Amino acid sequence: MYKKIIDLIKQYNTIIIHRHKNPDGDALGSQLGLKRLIELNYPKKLVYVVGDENTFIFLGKMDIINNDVYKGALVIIVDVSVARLVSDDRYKLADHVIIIDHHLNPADIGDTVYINSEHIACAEIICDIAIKYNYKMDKIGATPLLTGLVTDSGRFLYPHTNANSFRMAAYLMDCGADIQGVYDRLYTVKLNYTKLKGYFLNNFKLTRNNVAYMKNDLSIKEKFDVSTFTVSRAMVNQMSGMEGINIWANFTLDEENIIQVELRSKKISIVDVARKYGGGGHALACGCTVNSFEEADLILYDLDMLLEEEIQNG
Ligand SMILES: [Mn+2]
Repeated sequence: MYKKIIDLIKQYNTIIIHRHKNPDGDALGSQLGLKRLIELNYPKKLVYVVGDENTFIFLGKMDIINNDVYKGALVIIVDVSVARLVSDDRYKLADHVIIIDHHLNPADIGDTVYINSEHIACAEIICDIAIKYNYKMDKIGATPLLTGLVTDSGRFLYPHTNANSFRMAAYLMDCGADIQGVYDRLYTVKLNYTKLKGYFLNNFKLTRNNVAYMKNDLSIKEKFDVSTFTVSRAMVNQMSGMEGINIWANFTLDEENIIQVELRSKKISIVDVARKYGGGGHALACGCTVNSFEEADLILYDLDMLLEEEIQNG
């Protein structure tokens, strides 16, 4: 399968690499790693990377290109295979579109599609190509690829992590990846963020059966100078990983006067509670929105009852 991708890369002089919106370490890492791989091994080709930028942009700059560049060009989209999630929809102007992804969603774009969900990170697929074809790779390409591998595996913590993940990491280290630089960036957070974490750890409450929860009004956002998303999604797991706390919930009021609800569980499925209030998600990680903190109390009651049943069933 890689052969088709390689043949297409050989065939085109201009190659533009896309990835998903609001990129994470793996999207940018795969994009920049692949760019470097092509530049090192096919130096005559023009390779561009495009898309929106965020805090991960320390990995490398995006290119600003005109629509004309897409004429007769090859586009490679990494770490996503769903049209609405792709950053910069000018990929449609290209002659041929390749998808390289590791997510399970069925692809709705791409003339050539390679999806392999065995890989913990898309960056792993790029590494695999580099190794199998004995391509040159250097520090400039290896560092973003290692960032992709490290972040998508949760620092080699998530269940999909296997021997191959470490083989790829070893390969990238051999290529000169700056692991210290990567970790320095990943583990340095803003002071207000750390203070907000401290606020959560010191102020969460417990229901009768130990559902941990936080109710955040607008003053929290203002006090710590962060977004609703940060208070809601980024903080919910401050209440995780504690003995005896099997469900935790985070209720955050936003500017539209709606309460964003994030629900998490260690092992009991809680998604039916999220669905009952019009939301959804995964069995152990889901959410919904409600209109008042009184409704939040009803959710807490339902979650508490789930634990009560669990206790009674032993
Ligand atoms: Mn990924």
